[in-house]
Amino acid sequence: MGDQVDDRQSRCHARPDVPQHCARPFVAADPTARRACIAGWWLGVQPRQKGRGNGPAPQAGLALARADAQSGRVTDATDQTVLSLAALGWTEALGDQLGPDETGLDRMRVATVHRARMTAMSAQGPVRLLLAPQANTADYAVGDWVLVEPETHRLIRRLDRNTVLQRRTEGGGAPQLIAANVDTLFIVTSCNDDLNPARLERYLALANEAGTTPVIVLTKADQVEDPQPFVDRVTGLQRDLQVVTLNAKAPEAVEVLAPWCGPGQTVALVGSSGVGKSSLLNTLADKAPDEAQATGDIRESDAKGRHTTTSRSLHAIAGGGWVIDTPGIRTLHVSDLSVGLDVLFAEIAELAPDCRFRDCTHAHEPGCAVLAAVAAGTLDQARVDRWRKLWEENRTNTPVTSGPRGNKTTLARGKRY
Ligand SMILES: Nc1nc2c(ncn2[C@@H]2O[C@H](COP(=O)(O)OP(=O)(O)OP(=O)(O)O)[C@@H](O)[C@H]2O)c(=O)[nH]1
Ligand SMILES: [Mg+2]
Ligand SMILES: [Zn+2]
Repeated sequence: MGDQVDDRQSRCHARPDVPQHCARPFVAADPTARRACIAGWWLGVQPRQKGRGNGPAPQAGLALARADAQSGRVTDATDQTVLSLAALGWTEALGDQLGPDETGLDRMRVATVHRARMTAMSAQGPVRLLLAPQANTADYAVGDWVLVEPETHRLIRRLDRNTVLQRRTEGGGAPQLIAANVDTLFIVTSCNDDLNPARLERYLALANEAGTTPVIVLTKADQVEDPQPFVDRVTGLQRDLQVVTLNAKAPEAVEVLAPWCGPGQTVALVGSSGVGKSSLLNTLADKAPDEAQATGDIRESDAKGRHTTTSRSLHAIAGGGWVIDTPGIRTLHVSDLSVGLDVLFAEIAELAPDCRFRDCTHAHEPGCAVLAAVAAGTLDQARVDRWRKLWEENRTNTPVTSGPRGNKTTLARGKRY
């Protein structure tokens, strides 16, 4: 034992059994930092060959033991923790959802969703899920927890979500799922002419409604002499709003965002095209050039991007935690909001109970506490105008169903999704 030298530190973390496999070292101290190696292997799982179809990923080369139902730890043949489920974001509340006959199933997080196929991140690395013929992939969001049959990778069922980000697109239909089980929403915008506070308010409403913590991330701070004027334009959009500035392409961005990242945490990047979401993801995930998310130039005339990213995907953050990249949204319409607007416009929501009429629109009604505050100079009229615009848009876009006594109600909202 004593004369055996552990040289794994200098070996590829994905194939520590193969000397000089590639240049990415083994990271024993921080299992969450593991990711596909330069050669494309993931903890013993062979990369898929280009052009050979997308069959289920081959079983891990190591004889992988099953997840221990109680601790959520996953071990490999040598009884080493490969990647704990807690590092993937697993929580006790999720464990409560498991039936007695489900403890033998693998727990994975949906990593990509396409029309006819889905991949998931397991404790042993990425796998392609086997879908039932009638499965509708639109019912799944990146970040979802799913139960999967260990040998076949057959998708058995999705667990209830802690949070879900969703939006209705033009033309109606069911809401489109953006991401699930997200702790923090990074609302990305740049220090340039494209910055639009009214647009950011829509993202804030989305984050509030989902129950995620919003953070405004101002990218391209390296392209302006002083980013402070841009910070000033967004700080007052919501009470206690956190705003950070960074260069999405510089390694220092990792430190700036560290308070919201870390083992078990999931963040998502949203915002217009060209603001630097994918650039930031590549920095957070410390992607090698051959595995990086594609990024694209913006037009010089109006600083708008060209919709480079076209699908949502989940990636491991180098220092622990998970980050979801999303395509740029052209127009974010608001709908299905209940608390989302009240959190965004808390100063208005707090005054509303003092209005004489319960359904006061704060436009012309006598005894309106909001109008009184505007007249007294303690509330900004522009905020009230923006609140009304979103409130009316939300009312128009949110389908109503009949309540038990035939009264109109908005869609029922439970704690679970
Ligand atoms: N100088 C500088 N350039 C940046 C920064 N962030 C992004 N860029 C550049 O801006 C362009 C757009 O970046 P992307 O990361 O592709 O933007 P995106 O938000 O992912 O865009 P979509 O995928 O189209 O939604 C690229 O040319 C990036 O190199 C930054 O902080 N500083
Ligand atoms: Mg992108
Ligand atoms: Zn009122």
